[in-house]
Amino acid sequence: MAGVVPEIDMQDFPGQSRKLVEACEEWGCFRIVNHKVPLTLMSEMKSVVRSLLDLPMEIKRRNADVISGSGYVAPSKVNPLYEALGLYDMGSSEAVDAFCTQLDASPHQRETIDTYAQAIHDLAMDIAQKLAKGMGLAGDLFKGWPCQFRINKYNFTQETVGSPGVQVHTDSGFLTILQDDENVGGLEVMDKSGSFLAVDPLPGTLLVNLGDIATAWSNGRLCNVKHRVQCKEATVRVSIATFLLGPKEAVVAPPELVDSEHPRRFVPFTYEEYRKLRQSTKLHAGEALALKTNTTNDEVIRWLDMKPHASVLYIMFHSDDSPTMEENPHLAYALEESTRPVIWGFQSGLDNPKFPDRLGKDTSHMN
Ligand SMILES: O=C(O)CCC(=O)C(=O)O
Repeated sequence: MAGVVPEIDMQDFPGQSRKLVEACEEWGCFRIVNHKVPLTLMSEMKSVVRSLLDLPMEIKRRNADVISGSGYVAPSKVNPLYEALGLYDMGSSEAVDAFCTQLDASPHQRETIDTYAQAIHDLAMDIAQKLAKGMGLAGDLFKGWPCQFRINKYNFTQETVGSPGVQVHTDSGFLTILQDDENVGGLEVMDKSGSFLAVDPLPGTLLVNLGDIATAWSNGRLCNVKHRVQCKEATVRVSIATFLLGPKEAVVAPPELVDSEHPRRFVPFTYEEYRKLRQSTKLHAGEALALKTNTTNDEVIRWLDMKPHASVLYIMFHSDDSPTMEENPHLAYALEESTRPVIWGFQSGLDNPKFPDRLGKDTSHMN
């Protein structure tokens, strides 16, 4: 059955090149069919993952962070039904080895993880290269970009049907390959109109999501898809995500994607710095990109000149009278209700601006 998101046939290139670029611009999400990852490897990996996630808590806790949030994630107040094990830099055999040792993996489990890590890592690089080529870019653009690997378990029960498994978010990196649960649905992606659409399982295929780094790297051309997981039925759901994160040095859009009609939209920043920004601001659905945009004084003045007289709200707080965490949502709600354009000034030097969670869509940031 055809799904709601575009389907890309990996054996039909360059035939599918345009469709791939359009899927990334319009949706930031697509299913791939006819990929080269063997179905037996996918199903073997799924059973390895299930047994690792069933390990006692004290063993799972050995899976320590390498970069913040890359290791074991226990059920939390925000996502009480969700837990995950993770591995940073799956392209490195030493990192894969350390992950397996932490979890007392058997020789067979190690071999499966190793083979899967290699196959999915190669696939992530291949998809990224095909996308870049489709956008008219040449060269080995993603070489050395680290990959993170995360295996997710959702402890769904009858009582939790209808509750969120994972809250709305975008992925922070460039692209994610997701082996979603082949039997249990629940994943939903947001389309351009802001509606969530269910992405039903399609066994044997893989799902690809683009993240925030794809938007920054492409100078705003590629869409970072918002998605979430909802509990639909009372059964455990398992998925395997591989994130191609970003360059080790600063993310800078290739010159081919910048011209007078498409001026540089983002200031250079590293993936690591951006990951920390998302964590410190708790902006997990792409809004943190607004804090990295490259709007100049002149652009703000030009934008202001285009607005009708007295139509723009201007807000500026002193550092010692910023809204509290409780006041913030009320302020954001009132601003949204006003439907007026807003300029919000922050005192320079504050590294964690009090930016209401509700705002962020269609937002630009000026240094
Ligand atoms: O479990 C899923 O299908 C989605 C997982 C996800 O959104 C993530 O790992 O970022």
